[in-house]
Amino acid sequence: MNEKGLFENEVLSLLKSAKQKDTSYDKVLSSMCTKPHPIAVKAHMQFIYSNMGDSGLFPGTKYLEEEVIRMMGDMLGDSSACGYLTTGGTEANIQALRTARNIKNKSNPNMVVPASAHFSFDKIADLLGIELRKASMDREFRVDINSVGNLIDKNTIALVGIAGSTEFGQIDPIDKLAKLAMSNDLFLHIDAAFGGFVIPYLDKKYDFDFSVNGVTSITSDPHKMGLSTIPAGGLLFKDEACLLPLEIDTPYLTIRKQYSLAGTRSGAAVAATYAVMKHLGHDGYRHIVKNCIKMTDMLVKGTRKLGVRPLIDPVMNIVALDVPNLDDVRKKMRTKGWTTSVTRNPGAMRLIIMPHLDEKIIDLFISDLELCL
Ligand code: 0PR
Repeated sequence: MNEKGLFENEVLSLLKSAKQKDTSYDKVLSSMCTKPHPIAVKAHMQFIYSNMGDSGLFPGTKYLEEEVIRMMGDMLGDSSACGYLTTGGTEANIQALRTARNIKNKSNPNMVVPASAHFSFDKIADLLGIELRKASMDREFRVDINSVGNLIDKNTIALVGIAGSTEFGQIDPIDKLAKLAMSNDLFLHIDAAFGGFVIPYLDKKYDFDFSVNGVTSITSDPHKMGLSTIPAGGLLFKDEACLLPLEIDTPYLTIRKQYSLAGTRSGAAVAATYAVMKHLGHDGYRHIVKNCIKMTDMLVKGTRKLGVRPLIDPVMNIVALDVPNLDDVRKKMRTKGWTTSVTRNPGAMRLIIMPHLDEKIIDLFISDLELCL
């Protein structure tokens, strides 16, 4: 670090040159995050020093968090659900499984997740000492329920279902998982980190949330399709008793107990989430999802004309395209400024159609893809 401080304009110019190296979202089709809604940015700045880790100092922000959890519960089939805003899907998944492990209290615990599960579950296995059992998928990339059943044994503590899988945007058969979970007395955690703000607003109805008997917890992230600022993940439990194993005494704070994994925690992201949810309402989110689905349909229609098919008909705004010479085509698309991603098995071009895109950019993507093929 320099001995003497720099002038503000010098620092700002350093920031500017760093920012110029960052990718603007204009041609990014690989990200589950997007530009936050302007009202979220305003709220974020207004609450920039609120710390939810010592929420007794910030009862106003704490109230906003309670309201967010109530609104998210309403979105996810139970407005009396409880929980808190995490740093993201990873923390929410960790905490859900931590509760399950501590309540079940087995000596060699294991969890059964779909092979499509996000890599946060590999972190969980390592951190929490829970053996990770990966169930195979059916042809449509949903978890195979027989495979899940075969992996359950006396040391299983939890099943995990994905509602909006990272690679394919697919929704597991949550109702069938719930039956299995209930008949084996297991936790059922739903990872809807991406899908939580999408699935309720799709034309087709899916049973994926607390309305399904047997679902014990849900991850749903406002900093993805919720259009909030980072860091805003969400963890909801059906039963308040699920928060108890996460509680820790905090004798010298203004609150007596804390159940988050993070200590100091952004109140700014809480206020941002409250602001954008209040401002958009169900109608606003429905409109955003509708627009993303319209662009997704356009994209698939356009690429089909080029002879490039999706591996499955998209369920939401995530597409896995079966592009020939994938690596080569992606490299060429990169030189034209496009950021795309890949699926693992089978390898395909993975595209996420976020609200920062528009129909013109989708048209441009299709014509550039045609050139690169
Ligand atoms: N669960 C699911 C289903 C996810 O897709 C993700 C993240 C998580 C959990 C973990 O969430 P956090 O990253 O908030 O902890 N899925 C994306 C991924 O890892 C996140 C992402 C976001 C990736 C923006 C790229 C990017 O530019 O692929």
